[in-house]
Amino acid sequence: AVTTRLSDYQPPAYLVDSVNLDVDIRDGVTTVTSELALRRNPEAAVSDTMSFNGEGLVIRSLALDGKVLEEGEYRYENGELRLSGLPEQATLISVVDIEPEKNTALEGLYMSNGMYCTQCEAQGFRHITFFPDRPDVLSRFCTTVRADKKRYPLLLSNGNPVEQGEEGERHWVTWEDPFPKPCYLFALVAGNLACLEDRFVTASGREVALRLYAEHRDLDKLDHAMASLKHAMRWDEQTYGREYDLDIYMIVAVSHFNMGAMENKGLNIFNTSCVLAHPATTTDAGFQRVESVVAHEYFHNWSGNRVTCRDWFQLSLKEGFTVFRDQMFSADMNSAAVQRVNDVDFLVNHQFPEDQGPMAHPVRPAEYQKIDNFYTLTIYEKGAEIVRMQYHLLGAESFRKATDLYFDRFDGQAVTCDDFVDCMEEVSGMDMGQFRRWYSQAGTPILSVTSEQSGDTYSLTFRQQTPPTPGQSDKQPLVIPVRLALLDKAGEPVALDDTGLRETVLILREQEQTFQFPVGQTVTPSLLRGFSAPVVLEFDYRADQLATLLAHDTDGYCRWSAAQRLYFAALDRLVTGHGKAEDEALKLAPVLEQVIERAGEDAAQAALLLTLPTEVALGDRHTPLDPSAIHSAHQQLKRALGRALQAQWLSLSENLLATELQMDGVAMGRRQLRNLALDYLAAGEHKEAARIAVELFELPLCMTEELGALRVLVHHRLPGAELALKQFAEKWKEEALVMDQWFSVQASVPGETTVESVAALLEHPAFDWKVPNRVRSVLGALAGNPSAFNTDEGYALFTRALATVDALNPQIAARIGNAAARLHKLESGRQRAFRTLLQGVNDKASPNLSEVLSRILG
Ligand code: B3K
Ligand code: ZN
Repeated sequence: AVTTRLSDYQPPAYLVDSVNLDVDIRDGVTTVTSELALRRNPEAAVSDTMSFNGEGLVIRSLALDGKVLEEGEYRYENGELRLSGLPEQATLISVVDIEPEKNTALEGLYMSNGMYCTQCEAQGFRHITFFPDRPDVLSRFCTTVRADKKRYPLLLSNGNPVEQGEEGERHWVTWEDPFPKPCYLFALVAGNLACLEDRFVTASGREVALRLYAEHRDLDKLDHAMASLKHAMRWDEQTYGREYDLDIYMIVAVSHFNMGAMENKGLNIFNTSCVLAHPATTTDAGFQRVESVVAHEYFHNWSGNRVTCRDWFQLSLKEGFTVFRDQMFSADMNSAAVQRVNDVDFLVNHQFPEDQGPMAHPVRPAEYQKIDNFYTLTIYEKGAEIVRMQYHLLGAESFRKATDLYFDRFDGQAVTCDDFVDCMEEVSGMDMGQFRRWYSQAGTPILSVTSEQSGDTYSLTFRQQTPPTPGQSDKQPLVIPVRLALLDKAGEPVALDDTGLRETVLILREQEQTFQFPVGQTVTPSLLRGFSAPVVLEFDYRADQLATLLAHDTDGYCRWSAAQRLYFAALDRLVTGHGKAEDEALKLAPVLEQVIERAGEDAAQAALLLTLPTEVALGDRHTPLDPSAIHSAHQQLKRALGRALQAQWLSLSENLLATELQMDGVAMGRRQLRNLALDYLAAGEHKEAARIAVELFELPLCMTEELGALRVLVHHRLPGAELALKQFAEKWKEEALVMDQWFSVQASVPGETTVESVAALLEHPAFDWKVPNRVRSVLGALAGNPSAFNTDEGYALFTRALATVDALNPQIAARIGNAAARLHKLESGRQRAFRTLLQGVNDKASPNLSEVLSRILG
């Protein structure tokens, strides 16, 4: 395996000022002709040698400045074409053949449901033609696409269409993109698609055509994406002063896609799951995801495209920043408090484990083998938290000045994370030196806090420490902003100084720091409000303090975190055999009753507060990990809570029923809470649960209700579950995204026997190893279902499936392979069995999968 290192970065010897591409699509073989205008890079050491990336290209001809190159005048091996003796400027013309029909890795040019499309980030363009496939080479693209007229009436690429023509049965369209871009932003589509068209007038009065494309049968599922796009365009003008810059903005929905979506200049390509939405087929969570991904890709037009990354180590420069932008957008469109808790929940339950396990890496990694493996939660979500801290350190106004400076100064350039922080530093006058460690230091910092009351002084002592991560044993103290308040017995914030300040932000810089407050009474600290830094906060809260926070704190995160602490404490006692589920439920009941009583204020927030931590999260607190013990503790507490509060669950299940469909945040929150209540009711084995679920399943107003009911029936093995599964599959067999949910519901049933159903699902006629969404719906769900996954049968099935996927699509295999990352935590019997199987897969794995498995196997 080849390791690429940040410290080895060298600018390219030659730049490519313009690219003329001609893509001639024919059944079986596509011929790509490219004309590159090369110019020696004034910023690089003088050299007359240049290498171009190219993977699996069959050379028809190569010509330099009009002269055909004979074999021997160039070298093409190991994915590299090397040319020597180049003049100051030159034109390279290459003609190559590729086979998109055989491309199951879904990078470069490939086919999805009869259409041709591309995915070039990070390194897909080299599968299309010879090119310096690196983000710091920015070129003007002019692209001609040719194909059969009848079967591919639509021919798209980046920018604006400038010419078109016909040749018998075939036709062609030429597209010009006026903005220089790295080749990872190149895109092309040839297909027969339906279009939803609208328009947007920018702040400065320019009209932009908005075109969303999907298969004809999905035309009725594009309205939500269109509305989201227009909201995002307006928001970016108002919040960041950023306008759209081309005359056309296109989004194409494709069924075969490795990730969520791709921000190609002017021509986004989306996984159908992130753009199609209709209340009958899409859950509320699905609607919210579409809104945020459409916005995310749109925001990349500035944070990523106009200003791009110098090299892939800087990936978080565009991803962390853009995730922060999409999170703030969603907060503005919906309930900000709920949005923040959802984002923190995701970070804490998914990115933290990554940062604490064998895959831990800095937000700006120092090295990688396969860059595709570094599109991680650390780059995206932790990266977003690092930008968020800068936003709060500077304040909204200065932050905006800093981003204005960033966009203006670096427009049209490929830059680094340091360039971004430099702008923050310059505008604010703050010294961000120590802060930059967040980019280079991996691992989740642990912040232990102790308190002391002495006379009229309350003091808090903070100790920070980051545990070692692979390859990085010594950790330095970080800058940690801690927003806090101190609550009195009634839950009111007390004055923290003689000015009457009731909330403050402490900026920690040292390993240990103590702060004193002139507070004479007993208080409950409300710490890390808004989740002001991505750290694990340890504080030995008493149960009554947690109850105070949960009942009175005005900060959504602190309330949620208090609930989580209460649940974890109860669950931990059950796992270690120190408690009884009924007693724990009785202790929790009064606090939860209060939450339920206040549910009318914000049903979505109540649902979040009433949701138990997952089995995975509980397991991470116990070493060695015994997934069956975790599972049993979890089931016990859920059942006991189901019983202790059954009157409440019953009334929520029945009284939150709506009579007509609404898709606003309030209605969505009510549905979320009702589905949860029904789930608890069933967990408590209430006799009405099955009836309510079946009624809801048979007459749903929308997919959230239908799927929620199905999930309760299936997960609690209620009478009617089998029939419901059958009816659901019959009803939705033509809707791939709905069928993904059908697969996923079954693969996520907690308990060992689920492995058998998963084995059957993999044999189901509708299962398709070549569709990432379908593979994820089964294997992803199994991976998040520890009691089924961590069995001999589970390991055997998982590793066999991993090898099958790897042979078709290494990127997806590597992603799924991450599910093995808890290997080293397992109790020894399971660990031994799983290790042997993983080793077997690793021996034959692709470089992508092997990088992941080798790190996990250690
Ligand atoms: N930038 C794309 C990433 C696609 C990379 C695939 N290996 C998605 C996004 O973050 O917007
Ligand atoms: Zn992105």
